[in-house]
Amino acid sequence: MAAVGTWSFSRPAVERMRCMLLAGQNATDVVETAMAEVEDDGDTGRHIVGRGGYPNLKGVVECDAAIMEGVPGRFGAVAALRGIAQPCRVARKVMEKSPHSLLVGEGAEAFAQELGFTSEPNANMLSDHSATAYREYLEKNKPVRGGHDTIGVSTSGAPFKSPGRVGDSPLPGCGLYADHTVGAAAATGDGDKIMCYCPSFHVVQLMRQGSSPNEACRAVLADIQRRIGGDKCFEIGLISLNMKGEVGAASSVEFPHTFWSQGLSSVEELVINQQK
Ligand code: SD4
Repeated sequence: MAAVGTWSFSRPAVERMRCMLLAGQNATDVVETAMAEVEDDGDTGRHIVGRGGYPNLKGVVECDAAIMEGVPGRFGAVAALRGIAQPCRVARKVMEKSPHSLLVGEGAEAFAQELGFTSEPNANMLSDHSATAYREYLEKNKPVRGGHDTIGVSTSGAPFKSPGRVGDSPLPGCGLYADHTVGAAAATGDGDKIMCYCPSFHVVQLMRQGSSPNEACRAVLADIQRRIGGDKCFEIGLISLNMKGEVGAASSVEFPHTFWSQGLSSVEELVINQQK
């Protein structure tokens, strides 16, 4: 048993997963519940996940989220979803109740409403922080500084993005990939670039061929860097775990991440340096 999360902000989610896994709960329930809590916790310092996430160029919060079960391949995702505070729960419903795998925009919102999710006005999705940041962006063209806090499978995406923009997070093989016989991987960072390299699928493939999670993440990042030139590499953090509960990560920027595996008494945080 193990759980991992991207960036320091993932700690409460990983802590929640640790408790639920130790209580014997099913992995999909564990991921969905832990994510829903951090998606819906409003203004607590996380600004790129769910409620309280930075809005798009028009001031509207649009979220991407996905969930995947490895064997047999089952996948569900939503993208550019408005007004729903727990997009990860909708992603799971797409996986379980829809004949499709990825629903976007109005269609995703209508699907959520049909299944009983409450669609909220945009004002409820903004936090004081994200509304102020948006105003400053409009008035002073001031971009958001200070890193990322997308958590693995859920994000409000790039701050002040074009309406309808979809990042890597809800795309299988890009923002996430899972195979119950091997392990799982997730990516964070500049999703517009990340999606060109399918890094999560690549990490899992390397683990299938015998690499440790750490070796696999480092090799995939090195491959991207080799292809585009290490000094030109965009922001990307990769995280993975295998069925033995081993965890690995690699990143083109300083990358704090949190993890727990059986045998550890608490959730730990590791900051890895930029890989060159
Ligand atoms: C995206 N990859 O939508 C996400 C953003 C991210 O921390 O990871 N932010 O591009």
